[in-house]
Order: sequence, then structure tokens, then C-alpha cells
Amino acid sequence: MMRLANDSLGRLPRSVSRPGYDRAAVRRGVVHFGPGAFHRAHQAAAFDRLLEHDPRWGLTGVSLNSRGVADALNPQDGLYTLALIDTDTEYRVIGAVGAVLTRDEPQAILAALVHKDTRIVSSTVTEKGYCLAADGTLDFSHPAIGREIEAAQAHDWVPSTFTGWLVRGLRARRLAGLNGLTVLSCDNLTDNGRKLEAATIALAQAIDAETARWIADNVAFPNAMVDSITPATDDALRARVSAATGLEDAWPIQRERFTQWVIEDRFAGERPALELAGVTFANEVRPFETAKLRLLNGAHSSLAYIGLGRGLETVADAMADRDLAVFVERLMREDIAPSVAAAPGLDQERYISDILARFANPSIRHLLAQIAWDGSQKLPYRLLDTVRDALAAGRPIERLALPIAAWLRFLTAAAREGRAITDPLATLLLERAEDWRSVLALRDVFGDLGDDPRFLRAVERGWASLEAGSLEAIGAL
Ligand code: CS2
Repeated sequence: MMRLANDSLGRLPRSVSRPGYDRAAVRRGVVHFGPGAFHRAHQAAAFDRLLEHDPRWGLTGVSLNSRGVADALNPQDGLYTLALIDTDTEYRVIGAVGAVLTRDEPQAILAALVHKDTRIVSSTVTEKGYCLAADGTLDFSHPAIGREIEAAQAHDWVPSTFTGWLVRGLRARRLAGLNGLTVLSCDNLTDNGRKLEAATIALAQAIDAETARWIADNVAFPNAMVDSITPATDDALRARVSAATGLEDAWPIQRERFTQWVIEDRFAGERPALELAGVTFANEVRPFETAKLRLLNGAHSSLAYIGLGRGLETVADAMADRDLAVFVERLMREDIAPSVAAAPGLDQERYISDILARFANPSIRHLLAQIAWDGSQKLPYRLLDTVRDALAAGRPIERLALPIAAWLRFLTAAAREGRAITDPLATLLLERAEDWRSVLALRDVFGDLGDDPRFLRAVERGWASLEAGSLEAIGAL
């Protein structure tokens, strides 16, 4: 079977859409760090639609942690298939990614960052890629940041972190007399742009104060909210894509049809007309971010840890478990929603109903185990901030504490069974898991909540309820 590539695009059946623009005329205005599945399902698909109107917004991917995406896409001229899944499946071949660079090509990464066509550096490096402390600022005690500052003293500094590459590239632009640019975070954390701005400037300040000042004056870091459920690629998808396209695609991507991207209209220089691709520009993104992170992602993590504890495999399975579905709806409507300020034009009741319907979509095989990754990085934004708001407002937190108890049980089960977990704090968490109450003392995760008796009591009750296999004990149903 022929490989998907520029030369084989003409072989695609008419049922499969393909780039409607001349790929040879595309200029790469965007350097994206972390071209994983979510980026290729969401942002790259939006830029692909924009390229039909404006050839300046092609993408260069940069993978710092692995070669997998580069090895899969570069032999395909950056092309890949996106499967949009609902009751039926639509296949689109996406051409927005020109090439993927890896950490083995530092000069090529630097050249991309200082190229005259480059206007945006974007990221999906996940929460852990920012090396932030519990208060959202750059964690100077993080080993990677210490190594970065030390390495930066060398004239041939090759960064190893995303923020390190931002400082390296922006310093090179400053020294070359180039314009600033826009750094667009597409990661799931509140105030993602402002936090990335503060972290980048703090790191720059520790390396080269003049560059820190230049960044503050010449680089924009808009906030953004991103949303589309993107299950990991599996062999079943590869087989479906080959059958539909007649071509071999080493790394196709799948996502639900629903997608949303809200970007703060705060750019250094001209911004891409992404509204032509269905993207929303807003003066204030925070209400959309908070609604999505706390309602969707908070519910997602709750379903993941409680569902795994009930032996369930996918989000749809968890929603088919009546007690769990009732619990998560009450959690969203009664415990999370009060902490979410109204977002312009967003009907919160309808938003929650739509999220629950998206979760229940039987066509989407979204593994709870995938959502369970990186709990120490996700739970602070997804649930613990909501707990703090509820405590401050005198609202009950029993249901909110249940997924935290479920995460602790997830950790103790992994430790007891000798299973690895995906989390930057995995070693520390598994060491403490046997005495799970000691996990609550981790200030990098729980901050001040670890000292709050109301929270500790609620987690204890949650643990006992899950131990008894009942969600009713805490009034969850
Ligand atoms: C999920 C998110 O894996 C996870 O943690 O909760 O990737 C979720 O699917 C997206 O944020 C949906 O927009």
C-alpha cells in the first residue's frame, strides 16, 4: 500500500478531503512546540482551513521529548489523516504541518524561531512542560530549570525545555534586530498565556536581563481556551483510515466533531484570521477557560479515577454506569458550576448538558487511563481550585473530594501492584502511596489544602465511600 505523501494525494478517493491550497506556496508562520495528537487534531486542523485563504500560516512542529511524530510525519511530507468521529466518520487529510523538528536539530529549531516568516510560537506541551510551582510561577527548584540556567552560560547553548527555547529564540531575534512575535499557549491551564509570559520572562531574567526587558516590550502572550476530545491513536483507527483512504498513514489522528478555540485578541503584529476557521477571538478568555477546565476537565478527571476504580475502561463506559453518571452530573451542576463565572454568550446549563452528551458518545473510545495521566499537574486546575472556592464560600465539598480520594486509591493500587503511572511526580507519589494521607501533604500539589481539616475530613469520607463501593454514602446520588 502506498504511503500518504504529496505524491499520493491524487490517489485519495473523493470521499476524503485534502488540502485545498498549494502546499508548495505555503510559508511557515507558526512554530509549534509539542505537535502531539491534540495539536494535530485541533490547532493544525484550524490552520489547515485558514491556509485556503492565506498561505502565510503553515506550521513547523518541534518535538523536544521524542522522535515518534517526526519519524511518522516527515516521510509523509507532514501530511496525516484526521478522522472526525460521530455516528459517521469524516476523513480529512491535513497539510498544515510542513515538517517536524526534533531536539537533535537545534540549529534548525533556532533557524525556524528567527525566520522572517515566523510570527507565532505556539505550544501544547501539557501542564508539566511549563515547570511551574504550585503558585503558577516558574519553579526555579525544578531540576530542568536549574540545568537550563547553567547550560545558558555557554555560547552554544542548546535548550532542553520549552521556556528555554523561547528565551533562546527570542534573544536571537532581539540580537538580529527582528520584530517580536506572539507566543500562543494551547495548554489546559487557567491564564495559560500570562503564566507562560511570567515564566519566560523570569527565566530570561536569570539568563540575560536585556532579553527579559525586550520580551516584556515586544512579545505578546495571549490567553486561550482549547477544546476537542482527542482519543489516542490505536491500530483500529489506522486500519479504518487505510480502508477509507487506500493509503498507509503512520500516525492518523481521531477526534470528536466538536471543537472550540477561544483566543484573547492580543497579538504582536498582525494576527491570523482564524475566525475564518471557526475560531473565536475575545477580549477576555478567562471565563471560557475556567468553565472548560473546571466543568469539562474536572468531570473528566473525576470519571477517570472513579471509573478506573470501578473497573471501567472508557469515558462512554463510565457514562453508561448509572450511579457514576448521576454523580458526575450532580458534581458539575451543583458543586462546580457555582464556582464558574458566566462567560459571554455561554448558557451554562446547556454547556453542561452538551459536555455530558459528548462524554456519552459511544463512537468515541476515550480511555480513562489516558485521562488519568499527570494527575499531580491536572488536579490543581481541574478540581482543587474549585474546592478552595467552595470552602471560601461555605459550600459543601463532599462530592468534590471524592475524585481526589479516587486519585489516591489509583495511586495506592498502582503502588501495591507494582504498576508504573504517567506523572512527573510518579516516583514520589508511589513512594508515599501506601500512606496515602502523606500525599495530601505534598504542597506542590495540594498547597494549603493539605492543612485544611475540612478538606482532609472530606477526603477521608470519600475514601471510605469508595472502599464501600458506594457513591451514596456522601450524598453523591
Ligand atoms: C482530557 C483532556 O486527557 C485529558 O486530561 O481531560 O485531554 C480533554 O479530552 C480535552 O481537554 C478536551 O478538550
